[in-house]
Formats: sequence, structure tokens, C-alpha cells
Amino acid sequence: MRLEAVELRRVRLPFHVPFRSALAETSVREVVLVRVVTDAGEGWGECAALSHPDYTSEYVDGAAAVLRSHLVPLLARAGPPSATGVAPALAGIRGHRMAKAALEMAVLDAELRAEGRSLAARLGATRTWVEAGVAVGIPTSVAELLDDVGAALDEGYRRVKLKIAPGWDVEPVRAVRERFGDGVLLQADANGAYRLDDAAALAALDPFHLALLEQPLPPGDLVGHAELGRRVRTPVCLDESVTSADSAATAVALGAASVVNVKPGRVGGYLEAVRVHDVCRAAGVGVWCGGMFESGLARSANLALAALPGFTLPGDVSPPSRYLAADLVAPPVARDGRLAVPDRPGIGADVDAGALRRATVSVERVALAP
Ligand code: NPG
Repeated sequence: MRLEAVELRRVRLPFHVPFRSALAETSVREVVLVRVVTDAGEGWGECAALSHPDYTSEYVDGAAAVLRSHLVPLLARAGPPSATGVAPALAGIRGHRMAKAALEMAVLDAELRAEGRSLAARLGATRTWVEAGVAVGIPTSVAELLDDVGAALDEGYRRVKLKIAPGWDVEPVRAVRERFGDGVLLQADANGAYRLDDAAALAALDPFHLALLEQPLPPGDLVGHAELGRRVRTPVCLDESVTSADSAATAVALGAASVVNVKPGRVGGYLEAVRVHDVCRAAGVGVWCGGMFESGLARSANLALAALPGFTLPGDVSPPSRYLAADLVAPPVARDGRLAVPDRPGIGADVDAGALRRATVSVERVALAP
């Protein structure tokens, strides 16, 4: 395969309800898309980075900059591209995993389309459908939370992830458990908002038998997570802490994780995500597929990953129509909280030209030579 051109495209997709992160409230999901053009056809990648660098250090402007100035020229210099060759070609650049993942995804899409092979087959998926859960943000009241959870359950989802933070933990979790009973698979996500000193507050969640407590402590605190795991009964799950298969292996060896959330962007791509899965599976650590409010393009690809055998818990893979008012592809559809795994050649979805045009803010062709 010969690389002929790489295009970076900025798109904006409106959220139904503004997304509030630690830094800002955003009403639009800004996304950087990568399109690679090769002599064997084209491929699309989606960068998971959001507008602000608060989930990790990556953000859309930064991702576009590093793709334009460093990643694309480095890949172009490395010779004919192949999906397995992208990560080694870019290894000299530290970090920027979401940007690297987007470029790898585009090459993978082109390669799979040329081979007539699906991402599910390429990654080793063993199921044709996956179970999805939904995530519920921190609302302004417990009553609003109960409405949000009730609406998700009415749609057929059986797993709900509640966001928690110091001061918003035991009360909302208790309220949801009491209202909806033990049949709901409940989990809590703290995005690193607690410290080990808060272990007693987190142990107070034990009576509500959550399926897992996600990323309670800051990403770098693996030793703290291992200690916390000895002080609470709820299984500790890592998200932000796991950035590669190596970091997953370290976390597992330290006893810092009983469960791991796998997000392809966070770990540098779908191929590394499979390696994280493999490390965890070999150690008996369950994994599930996380979500980052992706468009249907990446969300379709995530379904293939979520269909691997070690993905034993429902993922944040509900259709983008739950949170976005517009999409770039024909949307994946959920029935009773389950979604079919795409089996078409490529990463699983075709970009709709009209939808793409409506969402596009800017397009640039990247110079392949410096
Ligand atoms: O994509 O369905 C979804 C939302 C899942 O809440 C969700 N993800 O911390 O895991 C998380 C959170 C997130 C959202 C993280 C956006 C990063 C960006």
C-alpha cells in the first residue's frame, strides 16, 4: 500500500445536553478526523480527544497539531504504511496516544477495506452482538439522577454507570439502588477525584454491591489503588491509569486493578487495545470497552473490540444518538441494550458525505514531506 495523501478534518457535532467536564461545559463534540488516501483505497480514523485537556493531556487542537507537524510526516517517511507498522513508526514520539490511534485507525480501515475484511475478524471478535451500558453524568439533584437512570432502563439498558465525586457518592448510589433494586448492574466512576485518605468514604459504597469502582484515585497512583483494593470490597477498575499493555501488566502485577476499562484512543489504538485485553485476560482480569462520546465512526469500531472474549462486562458502546444530535455515519442501533457487531469490510461504518459536509468546520491536506 502506498500513502498518497492524508487529510485532517475538523467536525462539530452538537450534544443533546451540554457535556460538563472539569474545565468547561461544551455544547458541541469537536472531533479531528483523519483520512488516508492510498493506492489501494482510502480509510478513516477518528481521534478521541475532546476540546479540553482535562480527561488526559490530549485535546483537539493539540491532536491536530501533532498529527500535522510530526505524526503524519514521520509515518510518510517510514515507507509503505501498514496497520501493524503505524505504532512502531511513531514510537519515537512520546505520548499523543489518541492522535496516534486516529492515524492507525485510518490506515487499518484502508487496509481492511482493501482486504475485504472486517475489523471484528481482524481483532479476533468472538461474538456477533455486544451488550451496552450507559453512563449518567452528575446532575443537579438526586431526583434528576433517578429520572436519568429510569429513562436508560426504560430504553432496555441493564447496566448504568454513575459518575461520583467527593460529596456526591453514597447518597446518589443509595438512592439509585433503593429505587431500581438489585437487578441493575451498577458501577461508579470517579475519574480520579479521590485520594487514598478517602478510603473510608469509598468503603461506604460497599453495601450497594457495585460491579466496580472506576478510577477512584489519580492516574499515576497505582500503589494507592492496590492499597485501596484491600480496603474496599467493590472491585477496583482502572481507566486513565492504563495507557498501554505494559502499564496494564504493571497495574495487574501490583494488584491495582480487578477490572480494566479499555478505550482504544487512550491506549494508542485498536491493536494496542487488543494487547491490553490479552494481558488482562491471561491474568483473569475482566475488561470492558469505555466510551468518549465518539461519533458513530469510532463507536462502530468500538463494537468490534467489545466483542472480544475477555470483554466480560457491558461497555459504554450505546449508540451516539443517545448523546449527539447529528452523526457522520448511519447510526448503530440498540435493541434491548444490545448492538450488532459490524461485519462489513473496514472499521465498520461508511462516512455519509452529506452529514460530513454539514459537520465540517475545516479540512486540510497535510504535507507528507517536511
Ligand atoms: O461515550 O457513552 C459514552 C460516555 C461514557 O461517561 C463516559 N465516558 O470518564 O469514561 C469516562 C467518560 C468520558 C467521557 C471520558 C468523555 C472522556 C471523555
